[in-house]
Amino acid sequence: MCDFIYLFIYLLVGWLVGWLILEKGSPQVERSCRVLDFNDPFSTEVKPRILLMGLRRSGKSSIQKVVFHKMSPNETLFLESTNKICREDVSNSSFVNFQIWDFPGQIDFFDPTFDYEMIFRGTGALIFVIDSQDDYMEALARLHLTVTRAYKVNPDINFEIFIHKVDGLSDDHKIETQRDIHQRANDDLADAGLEKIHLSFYLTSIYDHSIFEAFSKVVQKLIPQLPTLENLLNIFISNSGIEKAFLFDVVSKIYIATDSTPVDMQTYELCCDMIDVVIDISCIYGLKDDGTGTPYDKESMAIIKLNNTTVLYLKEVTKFLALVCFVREESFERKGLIDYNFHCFRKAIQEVFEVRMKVVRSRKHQSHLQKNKRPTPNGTPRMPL
Ligand SMILES: Nc1nc2c(ncn2[C@@H]2O[C@H](COP(=O)(O)OP(=O)(O)OP(=O)(O)O)[C@@H](O)[C@H]2O)c(=O)[nH]1
Ligand SMILES: [Mg+2]
Repeated sequence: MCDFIYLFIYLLVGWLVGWLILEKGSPQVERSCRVLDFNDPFSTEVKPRILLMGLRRSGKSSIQKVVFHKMSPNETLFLESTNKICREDVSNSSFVNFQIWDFPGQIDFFDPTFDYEMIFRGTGALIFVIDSQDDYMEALARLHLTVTRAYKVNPDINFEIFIHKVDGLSDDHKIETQRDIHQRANDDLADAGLEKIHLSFYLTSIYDHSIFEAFSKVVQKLIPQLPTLENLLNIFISNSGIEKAFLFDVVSKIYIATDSTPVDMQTYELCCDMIDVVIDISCIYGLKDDGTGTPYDKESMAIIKLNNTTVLYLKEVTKFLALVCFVREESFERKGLIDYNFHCFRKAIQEVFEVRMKVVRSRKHQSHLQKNKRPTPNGTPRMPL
């Protein structure tokens, strides 16, 4: 009997810890997955839109779930095929602010009843996912059709091609597949006289950090303040003796900016792991007994000394952003200087935020005025003009 009670308590504690990590593992963000309604006023809002397109089972929904919902890659095996466009708002910081539209693979979006012009008009990036473990000829034909139609409606779209599921390929095979897809996709565009369309290629998998890195690059292109952020990071690291610094969105582990030294995958992976450790530990041991409190706040910081004379240093920048730096041990001795420079860096970031917020507010105000000026269906104005 006693054994049963222990077993029950053990299972209950296990379940509670698991629930804490999954449910509270990240700061609260305004995210919701909604099925698209074209009459929804938000569908035409100014937030840049990222479309996830590609053939069925190519991995679109898995990417979205792993990057933005902390779903474990193995769980994606049980995802059902998407049958309606699913829209999600990602609004966790003033910089990372967009919508992701996950398309069903089998959709015929060139169906005359389907308003693809409206969709492409407000799109910032179109991610086309190609399953590299499958025969990709059909995917390439579909890619060509999608890109050419989208370009005609909106030449400013960034076309991002994810050569996905590369975890199943050997290193040589990966490079060969990328070369082949790159060549064929660009040849098709050249044949159609559209060589001016630029396609960016990424090798991705949900089973490692490559998907986060690729998404980071896609999102960065949509942040108009990127050069300013890069500049601030450059000034910060050069005056503090820091090797490398990333500005991370803590929830998604997308890095929204880094200094201009090259990024290597291992460094990026270490930073992601560090964020996971900080958030997980603080979720398990940092919240109050009744589960209230936040796992990430102004006090959040962490220092990890590595065995290669490097120090990893994490500090909170805003509610949703963290700075993660790589510092040599000897430079870290001047931690006071680093902290002072960090203080200046954080202040500068806040100023950039404020300018952005002012722009967003005035845009909202303008679009509100325009909406009110538009006549109602019977021709009468909505507001006295
Ligand atoms: N090996 C591997 N499998 C993956 C990867 N990403 C997704 N998958 C698997 O691919 C299958 C299809 O994934 P989905 O995300 O449902 O594909 P989808 O593109 O949304 O499919 P539709 O909704 O039907 O258009 C699932 O079994 C995933 O586990 C990856 O990076 N590597
Ligand atoms: Mg899907």
